[in-house]
Amino acid sequence: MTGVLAYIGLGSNLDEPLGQLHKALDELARMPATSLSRHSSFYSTPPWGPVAQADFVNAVAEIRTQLPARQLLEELLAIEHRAGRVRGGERWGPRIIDLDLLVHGDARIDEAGLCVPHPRMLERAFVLVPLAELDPELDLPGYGRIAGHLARLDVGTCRKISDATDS
Ligand code: PH2
Ligand code: MG
Ligand code: MG
Repeated sequence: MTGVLAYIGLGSNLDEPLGQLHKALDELARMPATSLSRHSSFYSTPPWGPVAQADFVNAVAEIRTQLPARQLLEELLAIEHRAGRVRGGERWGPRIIDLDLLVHGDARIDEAGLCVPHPRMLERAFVLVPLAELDPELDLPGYGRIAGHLARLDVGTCRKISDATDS
């Protein structure tokens, strides 16, 4: 399949997070004009941000897609919605499933509701650790090598709970 490589961040800390991530991966594999290449290990991660809440399970999926970034984002929102996520909850608060478009080929996009590469991922070990597991040499368009960003983070907070698999 032609198209671009894209990376999707997955996170959940409600309603059996591990099961939520597996379900979301199944849905990613079924998206139109897209194939799921592989995913990282699953990590248990302490909640980031000001809200006291349960630990998250986080992972990153690598897909190959012909969908433009905006359309891919719409597909991700639809998967979140089908999983029962209701928008408008507390910012940084608990969620049943969160699917973030991290990287879309070499695109750099800064539009309403769509920033790629995802600007906040550079400060978050729970995103960069699984992403670097998939591609330690990754060049984040506009931000440089992932390794330099990872070196500034406390990666010890991410505890691996399952191994990566090829899909
Ligand atoms: N998502 C948030 C807020 N805090 N913390 C962790 N560890 N993992 C997340 O996915 C996460 C978070 C809101 O998007
Ligand atoms: Mg998020
Ligand atoms: Mg999100």
